[in-house]
Amino acid sequence: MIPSTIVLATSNQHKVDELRAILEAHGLDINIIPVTDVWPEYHVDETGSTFEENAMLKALAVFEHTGMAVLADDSGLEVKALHGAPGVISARYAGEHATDAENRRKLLAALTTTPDADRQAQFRCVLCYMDGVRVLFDEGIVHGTISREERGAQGFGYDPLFIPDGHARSFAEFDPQEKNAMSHRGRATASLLQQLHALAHETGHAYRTDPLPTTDALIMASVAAVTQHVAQLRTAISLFVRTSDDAMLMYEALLQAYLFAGFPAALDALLILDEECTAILGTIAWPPAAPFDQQMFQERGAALCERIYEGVYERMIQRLGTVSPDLAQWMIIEGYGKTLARPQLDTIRRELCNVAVLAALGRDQQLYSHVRGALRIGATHEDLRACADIVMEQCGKAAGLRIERIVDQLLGDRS
Ligand code: ITT
Repeated sequence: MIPSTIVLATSNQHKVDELRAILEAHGLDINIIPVTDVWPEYHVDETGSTFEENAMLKALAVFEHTGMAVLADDSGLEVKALHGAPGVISARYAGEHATDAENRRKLLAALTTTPDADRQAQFRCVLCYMDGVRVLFDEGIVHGTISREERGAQGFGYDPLFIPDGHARSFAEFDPQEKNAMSHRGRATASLLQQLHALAHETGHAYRTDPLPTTDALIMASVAAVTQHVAQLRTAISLFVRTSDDAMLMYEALLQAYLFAGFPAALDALLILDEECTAILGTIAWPPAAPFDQQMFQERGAALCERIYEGVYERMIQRLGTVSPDLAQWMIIEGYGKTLARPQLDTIRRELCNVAVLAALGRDQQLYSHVRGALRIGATHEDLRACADIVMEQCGKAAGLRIERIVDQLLGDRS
């Protein structure tokens, strides 16, 4: 199911008109809201160096402001003889506040000596869709050449100079429907809609239009950290920092990612947390590292591990000890004592993050123990099903089903 309302994160009225017409041509009855209707002062500094980054910056800003499903478009013209320029700065090619006409004049001037055979170009459009759980990107490209003079009065931007391959007319000489059917924007939208339909079909889940609850954001960020999905990670972190008054909880959720995906993954995630906290809250200083107190880590690690593994705890440690005494000790001291038993993030939410991460990484055996462990320490079936939903939406149906199957199995065992 596609959401019934989508906010378009653009201040360019031509894009609004085109995207609205394209979505309508797909037979979709969507309430399209230009962002300026709900946020008149909308402005995003396009500081990214790629279309993807800028599309995400726009989508994120609008999602955070409105909490609604958002579609952002970053697009531009890439000219081969100019090594891809104007590219991401297409709108600002002739200066920060340049008009379309000034940009076209500059382009023609840059290509004065370029022979007809070398005037190939492409329009590229990257769309970013965001609804609080899902962050999707898609791209559309249309190839053509740059004419020697402007032709036609339709469209906008570089349309009067762009002759799509296989045609003798410029985009500005096309009817809007004709342009939309073959344009970079039309192609990117068709492809993104396919993704949305496929995911909706796969998961059977409706799309969120409400802001993420903080527990969901912790789970989503943990999964994104270990799967190194930067866009999802930034979204979850940013939403969490804006909606929760305790950024330390996110710090602890991300810190433990090193246990599952190594130090670089945890470090990358914490760097993003740092950036978001600095941008949203101003400077942020984490408390100094706790002194390495081996005895305390040993005691609290063993206590937590015993709660998670209950009856199999002794056997597991013994078995691990015969395979590798070092590893057995690290598991209790490093894993549980030093990392997983840190006091800020409560055990239930921490365990839900672990469950989600293990499902996302396909660690089936550990997952089983941790789903059972989560139930033992007080997580409910509903908590675990909600956790499965998030994993499903982020990593696909199979990953989320891993959790659901174990929950069903454990429920069956009890009844
Ligand atoms: P928003 O960022 O608010 O969406 P913008 O116009 O600044 O509006 P971009 O940063 O994505 O958007 O720049 C897109 C520029 O690329 C646009 O201003 C045109 O110059 C050019 N462009 C993109 N799509 C085009 C199209 O279909 N026809 C002609 N020019 C196009």
